[in-house]
Amino acid sequence: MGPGGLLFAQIENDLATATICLQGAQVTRWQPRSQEEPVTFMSAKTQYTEGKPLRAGIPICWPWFGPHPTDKARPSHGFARNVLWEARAPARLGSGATQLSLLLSDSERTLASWPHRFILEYRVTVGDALDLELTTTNTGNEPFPLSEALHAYFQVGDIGSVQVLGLDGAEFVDTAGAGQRQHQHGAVTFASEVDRVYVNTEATCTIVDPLLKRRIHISKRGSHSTVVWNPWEKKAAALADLGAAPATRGGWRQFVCVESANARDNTLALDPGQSHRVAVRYHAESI
Ligand code: TA6
Repeated sequence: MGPGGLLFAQIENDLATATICLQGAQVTRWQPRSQEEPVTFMSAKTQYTEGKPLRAGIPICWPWFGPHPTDKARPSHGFARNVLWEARAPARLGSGATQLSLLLSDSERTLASWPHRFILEYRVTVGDALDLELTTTNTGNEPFPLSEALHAYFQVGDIGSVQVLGLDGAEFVDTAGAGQRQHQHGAVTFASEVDRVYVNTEATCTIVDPLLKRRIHISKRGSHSTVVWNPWEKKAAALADLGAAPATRGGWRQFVCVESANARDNTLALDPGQSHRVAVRYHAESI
């Protein structure tokens, strides 16, 4: 039992340490032994509240990304990040990594906000790399639409000095603006709010962080969109669990979200009996 009465799994092995909140199956912290700082970010103002995701690590957006397409009263980014998942016993792999599987399936509560039967399996492998596999299976009798994201918050030295590589030439929807479509030229850099859904890209992205002297590589399969987000000062101030303070550890200048998603043009349709898997690997390299 942890803060706010939430349940957490702590993983420690020779390669890394990690914390996973069973509410939302949210990896809230991952630090390979090779790194002096966690690779994931946690807001200094994170709120530990039942039914609310933590502003930390990797919340899972599922079965819709962003606002619900027709009903704004339903939770932003779906419900998977707000409910308790079932954890299986962890397994130690030959590599020295630890694997934890978590499960979520339809219940009265999920059927009330989304009328579809499903099984969602999440395999978290904690080692020098962090491997995440999210598999959705449609166990009902009708197809359903699916949009999703592993909404990863990465800790950086200062948002103004980082670059995100790997999206050169990709088309994006500018959600921070009026939703116009543009193409990326070169690296993504940050001097004001950035909120972009890059579509039709499976490319590996790299966060280059000269202050923390590392590169974080994000490679993926089964994800055709990449979302890049930093709220900048005004939007951060409007989020009670983030705030406007720029310079403190755990403030808005210390993270960038690079999210492995299927959203917008890449929304999926799953037939009865069909499964879909998103698999990502995060790896930090010192420079
Ligand atoms: O992925 C970017 C985004 O969709 C932004 O628009 C921003 O609102 C963010 O996610 C955080 O959403 P949340 O509901 O967790 O506050």
